[in-house]
Amino acid sequence: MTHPNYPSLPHDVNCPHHPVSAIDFMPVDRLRALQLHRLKNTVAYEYERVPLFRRRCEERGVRPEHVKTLADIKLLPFMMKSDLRDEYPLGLRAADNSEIVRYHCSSGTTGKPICVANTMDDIMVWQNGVMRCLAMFGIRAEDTVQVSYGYGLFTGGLGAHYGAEGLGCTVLPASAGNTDRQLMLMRDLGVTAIACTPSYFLRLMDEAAKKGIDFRRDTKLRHGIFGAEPWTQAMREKIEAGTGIAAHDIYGLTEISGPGVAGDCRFRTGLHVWEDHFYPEIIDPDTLEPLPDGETGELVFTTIDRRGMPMIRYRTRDLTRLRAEPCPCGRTMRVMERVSARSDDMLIVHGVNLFPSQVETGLLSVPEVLPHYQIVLTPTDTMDLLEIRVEVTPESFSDNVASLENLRRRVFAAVKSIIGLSPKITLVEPNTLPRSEGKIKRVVDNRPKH
Ligand code: DLL
Repeated sequence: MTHPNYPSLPHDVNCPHHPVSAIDFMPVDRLRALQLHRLKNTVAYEYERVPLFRRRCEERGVRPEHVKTLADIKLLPFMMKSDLRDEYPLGLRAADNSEIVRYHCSSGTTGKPICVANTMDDIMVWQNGVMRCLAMFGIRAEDTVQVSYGYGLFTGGLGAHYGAEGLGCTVLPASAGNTDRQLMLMRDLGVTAIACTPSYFLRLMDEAAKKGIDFRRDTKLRHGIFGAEPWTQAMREKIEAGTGIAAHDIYGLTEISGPGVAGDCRFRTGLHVWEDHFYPEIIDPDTLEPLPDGETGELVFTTIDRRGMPMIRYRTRDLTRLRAEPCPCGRTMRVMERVSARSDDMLIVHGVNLFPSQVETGLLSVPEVLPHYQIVLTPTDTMDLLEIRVEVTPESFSDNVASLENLRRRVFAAVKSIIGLSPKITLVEPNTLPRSEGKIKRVVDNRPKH
């Protein structure tokens, strides 16, 4: 069963005839030939223009002509965020300044930001990725798209904007924040699709509820273009059940372009990677060896047709796997499982690995729980305390101590069965935990840093 908000004509849904989407369905052998051709060009270009890359290749005794097959990519050195930081601001820039048309930066949590330089062709490659995602989501020129990702150095706003405009949609460049105005414009302008982080959409849902706005009754909204942060299937179900929209997953990162590197189709088997631009690999993060399709590891991308600042074997830190099986939609572009975790987000609590997404899945399996939670780690004399604070529906946040205690026990059991740890569960009133306008921070780690 696919979501009813996809277009109803089969050829339109599965759109190999849609001009933007035709390439999604190209025969695999042609795709591999195209990738190899582009990879060779990019490696030669990077070798000639970026001293760090050339030096690392020389250290390994690798020259561009050694790349004869796609599998030979494993001969090449990796790039990491720390390289972009060390070479700040533009040490990895490959194109001349006259060709660069735009910078984007991402700040990360510590230290200097990273800067990425784009040529006009790079912007077009990026736009193409977003357009193909939106077309795959069932968004068409008739749609009005409210872009509520932040505009500016962050790639979300401008990325979604160019993609939607490229498809011929009407774009409302709302940017993030000012929730009241967002809801007002959404209604008054008949917005049919919104692009924002899933956590910001939750905030819009809260505000709408406070104002008595029912998305089904009072708006024309049918699609959510959600990404920039991990979110779970359970979260998707909450959003879809609460609003009637189809909640689509869009993935990307600044270093590789921005949103639109991958997105999910109506079968929701994972996210199709636009491999004609962004060549994916999965590696074992410890041995750095490539892993076959189907195995989980760290996602690595090579931009095979970007020129401003190509990334070769860029380690994303995102953990996922590439599906070995073809997707029933017919697209030949490989599918990656939704990114539910970054290796950087992994918490080690009492010697056990813990990902916030596991907590989210456990919490949201309890119907009285709202999708607003926080994970707090506090050192104590004996052991670190793992506390999970979660909002519950107004109806269940009663004065009746026995029923609250019963709910608390059920939440505890649901989370424990997934994470294998015994957290302290604190139920809080609706609207008490922090909300976000962009990427939400759900973990408060008060333990000393080593
Ligand atoms: O977040 C680009 C983007 C904007 C993607 C809007 C989608 C929508 P960065 O700020 O560089 O770029 O952060 C990239 O965010 O490595 C993932 O860890 C995470 N991320 C992005 N999209 C998803 C997603 C943008 N759909 C980092 N699911 C990535 C899970 C995501 N994580």
